[in-house]
Amino acid sequence: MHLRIETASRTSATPHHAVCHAGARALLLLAVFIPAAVVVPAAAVAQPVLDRSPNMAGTWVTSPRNLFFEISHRFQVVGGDVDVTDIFDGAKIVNYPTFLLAYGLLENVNIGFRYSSNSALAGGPNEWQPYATWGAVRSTGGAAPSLALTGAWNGAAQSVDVELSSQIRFGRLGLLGAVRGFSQAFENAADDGEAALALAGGAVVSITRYLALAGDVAGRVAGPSGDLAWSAGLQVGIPYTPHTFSLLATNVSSGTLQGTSTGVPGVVYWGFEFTIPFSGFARWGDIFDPDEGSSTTGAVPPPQTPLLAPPAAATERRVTELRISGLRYERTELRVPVGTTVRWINRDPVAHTVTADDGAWTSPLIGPGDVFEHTFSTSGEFLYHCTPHPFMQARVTVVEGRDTPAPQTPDGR
Ligand SMILES: [Cu+2]
Repeated sequence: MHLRIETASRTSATPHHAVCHAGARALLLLAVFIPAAVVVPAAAVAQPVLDRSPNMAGTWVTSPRNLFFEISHRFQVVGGDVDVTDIFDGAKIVNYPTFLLAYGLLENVNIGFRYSSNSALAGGPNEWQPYATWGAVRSTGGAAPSLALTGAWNGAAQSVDVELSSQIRFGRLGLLGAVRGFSQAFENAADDGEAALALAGGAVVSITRYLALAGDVAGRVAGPSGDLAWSAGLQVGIPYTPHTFSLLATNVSSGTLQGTSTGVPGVVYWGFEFTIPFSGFARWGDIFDPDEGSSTTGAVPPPQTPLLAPPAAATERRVTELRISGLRYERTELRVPVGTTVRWINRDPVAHTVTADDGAWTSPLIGPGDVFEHTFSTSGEFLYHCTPHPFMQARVTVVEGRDTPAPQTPDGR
């Protein structure tokens, strides 16, 4: 872990500051509006950390009934003229913990709160920010960017805060943009809180499935002025777990909408973030979710159903089998005729789900060796993912007609 103090006199802080102000506001505008204006294929379901930058939440929302936890620790070495080496010699490290707890209340709707301790902005020690996020437009893998709307209350600022965020992916490059409004912005101590508007833009470059570089910049464009906020991070997906991790540097100690919109002058915090999805309460048995384990919706077979038993209309049934192994769906692109039943067989030592991105249907947790079936009775494109491992994504394209060509009828298509 790199730790160092940044004071106003440090040379390393000065150039960044200057560069930020010169071009960043223009970049910010671009980053906000490009995602909203451009339509490209291959946008994917966002994943914590790997698909976003340290100070931007993106448009991702956790699945219904999932609990999602993020913790970020940001450190600052304080003292007089101290450097990182002084941590062994009397300099003090101050930690600025922040965390987020979110719950999937409805499909595409999360409620939760963010907490930031030792907030440099609040004046007081803590910021609490209860919020709700609506994933208004989810990425569909071939259409428009995703959009999310967040409404929040910042208890320290006594402010109603809103954010409209968008996100899009061009292959390895992901772009994030956000517009934020605050009814009472934290200000630089002098004046009373006034309304403010802020913009934020970020980018993520995927290096491998498990590694990405990300950064963002944010600043107020109306209302009380403040320093630009920035962050940079090495984003890491921990293989074979649903967890992600980030090593980050930023000039923001708070994780709230307001906190991430204003930089703390002359300070660089170094830290890390860790994300913990509680992937479906089914994992926890009857303690949290008595309904789980019995069929909760007509469309989803209960886990113990002998799915491989031949159905009554076996002769008419068309089944395509897909394995799940190595934390991948065997085929990420599958094309089948209408009426096909797709059967997923879990060959991994860990449980997965097959969950429609649009929330129309989902499997329960499919344990090792278990299977799940879903019949596609209408044509269209169906994106799905694994709830515990959101980077597991695939698509089924369902087309009219059968692939064993039937004799053409006059009105056949
Ligand atoms: Cu999985």
